[in-house]
Amino acid sequence: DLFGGMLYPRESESREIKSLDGVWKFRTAPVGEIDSGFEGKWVESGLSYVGGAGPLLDMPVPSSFNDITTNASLRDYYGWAWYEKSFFAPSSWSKGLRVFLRFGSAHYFTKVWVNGKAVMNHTGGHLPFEAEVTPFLSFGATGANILTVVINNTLTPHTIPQGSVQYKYDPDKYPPGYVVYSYTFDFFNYAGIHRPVLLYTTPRTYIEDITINTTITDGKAEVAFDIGVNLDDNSVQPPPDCEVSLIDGSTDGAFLDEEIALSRATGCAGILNVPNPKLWWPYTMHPEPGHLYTLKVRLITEECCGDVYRLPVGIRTIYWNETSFLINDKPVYLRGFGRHEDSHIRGKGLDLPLVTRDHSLLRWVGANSYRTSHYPYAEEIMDFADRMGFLIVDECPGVNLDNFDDELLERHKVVMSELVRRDKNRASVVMWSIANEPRSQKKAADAYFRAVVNHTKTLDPSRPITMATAQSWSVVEHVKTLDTSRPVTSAINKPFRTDKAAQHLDIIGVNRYNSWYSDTGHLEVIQQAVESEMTRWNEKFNKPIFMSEYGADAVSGLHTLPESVWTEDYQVTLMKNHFKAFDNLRAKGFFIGEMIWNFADFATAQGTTRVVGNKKGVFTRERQPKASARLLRERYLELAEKL
Ligand code: BDP
Repeated sequence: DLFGGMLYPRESESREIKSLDGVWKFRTAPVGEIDSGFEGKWVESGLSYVGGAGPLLDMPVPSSFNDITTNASLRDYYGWAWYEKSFFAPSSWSKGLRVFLRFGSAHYFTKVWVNGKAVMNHTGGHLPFEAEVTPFLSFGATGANILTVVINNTLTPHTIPQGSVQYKYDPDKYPPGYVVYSYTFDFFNYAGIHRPVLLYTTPRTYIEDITINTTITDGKAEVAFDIGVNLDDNSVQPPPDCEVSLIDGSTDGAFLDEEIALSRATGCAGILNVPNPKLWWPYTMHPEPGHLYTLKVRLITEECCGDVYRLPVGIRTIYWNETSFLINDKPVYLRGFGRHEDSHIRGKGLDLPLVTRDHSLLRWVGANSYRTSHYPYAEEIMDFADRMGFLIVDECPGVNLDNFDDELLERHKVVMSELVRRDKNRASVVMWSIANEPRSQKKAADAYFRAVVNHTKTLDPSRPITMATAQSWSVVEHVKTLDTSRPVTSAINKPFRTDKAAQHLDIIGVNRYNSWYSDTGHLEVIQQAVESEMTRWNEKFNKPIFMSEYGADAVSGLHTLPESVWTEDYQVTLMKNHFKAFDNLRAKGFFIGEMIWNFADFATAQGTTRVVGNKKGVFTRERQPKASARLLRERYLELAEKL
C-alpha cells in the first residue's frame, strides 16, 4: 500500500512552494564503496569527505550527470553518486504547517537525508517520491539546512528495467576485478536527479489525495470525486468536511474566481453535475482540444485556513470493445509516436524549452498521440498533453523484461501502483502500457502478465491495458490450420515464437521492423507482411490492434538513389509502404493506430548497430526535421481531415 496521493505540488492560498533546483555539489563514491558504513562518512562530513572519491563537481538539478563533463568515466559511471545542497527554511514555516520534500524522479535507487537524518528511500526512476520533513528542519535564523542525496544507477535482474553486472575473468585481457555493466534495452541508462526537487507546505490537516472519474449521459456530465484528508495528529477538532467546486478553465495564469463555479458540493466524496459540459477532445477532433476545468477542493476547518488544492480536470469518456477504441463515443485512430525523454547534455533531465518545442512539433506534424516509451514521463510533460489534447499511452519502465519471478512481479506491481497513483486523474492518459517487448514467449510470462494486468485493473478499471509486444502468434499453429496433413518444420517455427502475454490485454500493440531488422533492404515485403501479421493478431485474439513501433534508422543528410539503409530516402520509402498497409488495415475495422519509432534521434549505449545513438527519429536529436517528418506531416494532417 502506498502512502498518500502524490498530488502534483501546486501553490494555493494555503500552500507555498520553494524550488531547490539549481547547481548542487556532486561527487561519485570511491570505486567499490558499498552500501554499508558510508552513511557515517558522507552524511556527517558532507561532500567534503574525500576518501578516494571522484572530484567535487558542480552538478545541475534537474539533469542526468552522464554528459555534463568531458569525462568518459562519469558518462559510464555505475555505483553510488552523492549530491548535496544547502537551503533555508523561512521562519514563517515553523508553526502550524507541514513541509514536504518532493523529488519528481531520480534514477534508480535513492536515499535522502536532511541535516544528517535519514528521511526517505525510493526505488525506481521516472516516478515521484516525497516525505514530510518538518521535524528535521531548522527554521529561520537557526541556520541553513543540508540536504544530502545518494543515488545508485546499478540495474539488476530484480530492478525495473533490468540490467546485469558482468564479471570479466580473462586474465590475458582484463585487470583483476574488471566488471562491465550492461542492459538490453535500447536507450542510454541516464542517471541523476532527473526532475525538479521542491519543498512545499500544507496546513497540518491537508488534502492528501483526490480521485476523480468523469461520465457523460445524454449530454450531461458527472464528475465523481473522492478526497483523502490527512489529519493533524495533535488536533482536537473533528475531521473537516470538504467544499468542492468545478470552475471552467484550467489553473494556468490567473487563479479563477470561484464565484463563477458551475457546480458545487459539500462532502469529501460525491458527484458534481455539469449540465452543458465542454468535453476534453483529442487534438484535431475539436476546434478546442484539451479543454480543462478546475476542481477546487477546500477543507472546511474551524480555523481560518483550510487547505486548498486545484486539480485540472478534463471531462471525457473512454470505451473500447473488440474492434475499436472510443473517446466520447467517437472511434479514434491513433496517429503518433514512440518517444524518449532525451537530449544533448542534460540526458533525461527535465528541460522545459525542449518539452515545449517537442509539443509544438507534435502539433506541427499533426499527431494526436504518443506512448511514453519506455517509462513514465515528467508530470510537466503530462501537463502539456492534458492541455493540448494528446492521447497518452502511459507506459511503465518494464522494458525488455526477462526472467519473470516473484520478486520482479512484486516490483512491477509497485511500479504500476505508483504510476496509476500519479496519473489516474489525467484526461490525456487513455491506456496503461504494462511493458515493452518483454520476452513474453517464455512460459512464466503467462502467469506473470496475468498478475500485472489484474493488479492494474484493481487500481483502475476505467482504462484499457496494453503492451507493446514483439513476439508473435504462432506461425506453426497458423500453418497447421492451412494444411493438417503434413508436419510443420522447425524452419517455419523459428522466427515467430508464441506470445503468452497478449491474451491478457485489452488492446494489443505490435512492434515490428519489417525491411529493417528482418528482410533488410527489401522494401517490397512491407505491405504484405504488415497486413497479414496485424490481421492474424486480430483473428487470434479478437482485440483492437495498433502498430506501436515500426521504422528505420536514417542519418540526417545521408541520401542515395535508389534508396538504401541508413539514408533519409530509405526511411521515407519504408514509411510509404507501411502507410499502404495501414490504410488497408484501417478499412478492416480493427486497426486503431500507428505510432512510428521514433519522434527524435536519441542516445543509446555504444554498439555496432548504432551511430552515436539510435537514428530512427523523424526529427534529429536537435529537433529539426528529416525528410520523413515532412512526409509524416502530410499523412497525419490528411488523416486528421478524413477521420
Ligand atoms: C524496439 C524497441 C525500441 C528500440 C527499437 C530499435 O522497443 O526501444 O529502440 O526497437 O531497435 O525493439 O530501434
